[in-house]
Amino acid sequence: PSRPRPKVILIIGGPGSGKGTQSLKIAERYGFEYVSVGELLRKKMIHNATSNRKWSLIARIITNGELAPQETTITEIKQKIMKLPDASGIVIDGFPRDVAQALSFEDQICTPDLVVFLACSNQRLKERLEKRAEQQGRPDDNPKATERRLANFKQNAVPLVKYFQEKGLIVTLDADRDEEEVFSDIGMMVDNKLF
Ligand code: UP5
Ligand code: MG
Repeated sequence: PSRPRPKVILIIGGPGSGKGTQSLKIAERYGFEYVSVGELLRKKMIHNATSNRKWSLIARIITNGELAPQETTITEIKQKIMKLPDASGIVIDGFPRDVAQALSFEDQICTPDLVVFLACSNQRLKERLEKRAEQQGRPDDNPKATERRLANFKQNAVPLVKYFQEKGLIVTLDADRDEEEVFSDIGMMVDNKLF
């Protein structure tokens, strides 16, 4: 008999809302694979920006805090997922960013089993990103790109959340709280909806 397809969880939320942090915790607890879409794009851009025109353009887009072209993003996700044929579940961090991407994902890949929205105040988002910028130095953790990331998120979040709400797929969590409190809620949701 063919294997059931992996359960797919999408984690969305503003820049600094804790998508990466919580996604890794979910992956660890449930033995799921972890896919960070931002990380996929950043790796590919660093690798190809000097030799490839398309990727040098995308590198500029991402470094400015804007969104990479949708088709490129979906292609990267598809390629990554194809390398995980034995996964029982896949946690996708930071995708989709808008309704068009959500539609395209469903069309080309699958309907997710659960979408988790990490709702975080603007104040908290900024604090966390500033702190991380001092520690890490991601190419888009500069003040100008951070503003653009926050603005893009604000512009797209409401319709995106509404879209998944209408399908009954989304849970919204208060992500201003500390890591463990947020994860405790996520664990309950995942146990409830996926098992
Ligand atoms: N932290 C986390 N949780 C905390 C908590 N509860 N309390 C206190 N501190 C907490 O967390 C951020 C920081 O806060 C960390 O220092 C953490 O320890 C602390 P993190 O888990 O990293 O938050 P995250 O939401 O993952 O923040 P990130 O900056 O990664 O979000 P972005 O949405 O900006 O980044 P992403 O990598 O998803 O995307 C980057 C770029 O890629 C986009 O801007 C875009 O250019 C491109 N992109 C696309 O074009 N299309 C896509 O589909 C995806 C990405
Ligand atoms: Mg992240």
